[in-house]
Amino acid sequence: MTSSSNPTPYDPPRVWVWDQASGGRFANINRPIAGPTHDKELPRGQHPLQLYSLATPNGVKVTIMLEELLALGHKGAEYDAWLIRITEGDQFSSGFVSVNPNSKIPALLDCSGPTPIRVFESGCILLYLAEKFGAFISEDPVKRTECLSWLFWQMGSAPYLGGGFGHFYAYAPSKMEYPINRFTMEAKRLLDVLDQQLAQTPFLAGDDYTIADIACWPWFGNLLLYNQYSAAEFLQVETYLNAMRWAKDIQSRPAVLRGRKVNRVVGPEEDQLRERHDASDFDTKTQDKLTPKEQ
Ligand SMILES: N[C@@H](CCC(=O)N[C@@H](CS)C(=O)NCC(=O)O)C(=O)O
Repeated sequence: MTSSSNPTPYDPPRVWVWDQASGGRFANINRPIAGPTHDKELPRGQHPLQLYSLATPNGVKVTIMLEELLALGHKGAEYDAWLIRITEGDQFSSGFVSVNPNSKIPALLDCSGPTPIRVFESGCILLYLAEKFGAFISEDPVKRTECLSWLFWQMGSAPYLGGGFGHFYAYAPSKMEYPINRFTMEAKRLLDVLDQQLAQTPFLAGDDYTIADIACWPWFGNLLLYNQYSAAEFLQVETYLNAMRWAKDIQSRPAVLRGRKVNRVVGPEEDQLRERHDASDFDTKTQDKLTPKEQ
């Protein structure tokens, strides 16, 4: 390890005090306290499901799931998708915090019954929708458990991939060897776990496409196919042949193409459906392609 691994040595005080920005791309929204910063109600549309989100990998999991459910003919999965601009602090409104006290997208409100049900954490939202509609998870206990194992694997892994690797490789104010090495090791190990599993089965939990794939694809698909964090070469993503085959197969699903456009605010205008209130909202957007571009 070279001296560049620790360019600004830090001697932590006895008690940490919040007196400076943490630095990096999301410094302006980071804070050490929970709860709302301002009073504002969330908008509410006509459909049973109200989604408050943004097309990050965690957000896209849910819009893909909803579009897949609609493609299967589940009319109860009709939804309004409202845009939450996390860089502008929308996740700290009183309305959003009442649906997700953790102030992170995605958050879902199921208004189909007498009392709205709030659901937060993307993995929980996927499981909630899978159980509600009886889709994308098997009822067989063995297959169901394998699916849940991979779903929870994704939820546990994403912070290493995004908060660890992505943060230090792409967003931190300076490149530091120690954390980049630490999290690159883990990102590549996770890619290898995925690749070795997909050498044995077409989808993560076996022969069927499930919420495990829907959870994993936006994270690993972005890394493998769209040069997420501009890291494709650094991570040598093309060496993960089975994972690449899986990523490409899922990428071509029409519901995936639609889901990726919802609440999207980057890339070409025709790929951005900033809010979604009706299936026809996609008509003005190109249906058959999505420009390969990182989120
Ligand atoms: N474990 C959560 C993570 C959600 C999450 O990290 N959301 C990010 C965007 S991908 C967010 O809302 N960040 C805003 C913030 O940290 O203030 C989930 O899977 O739902």
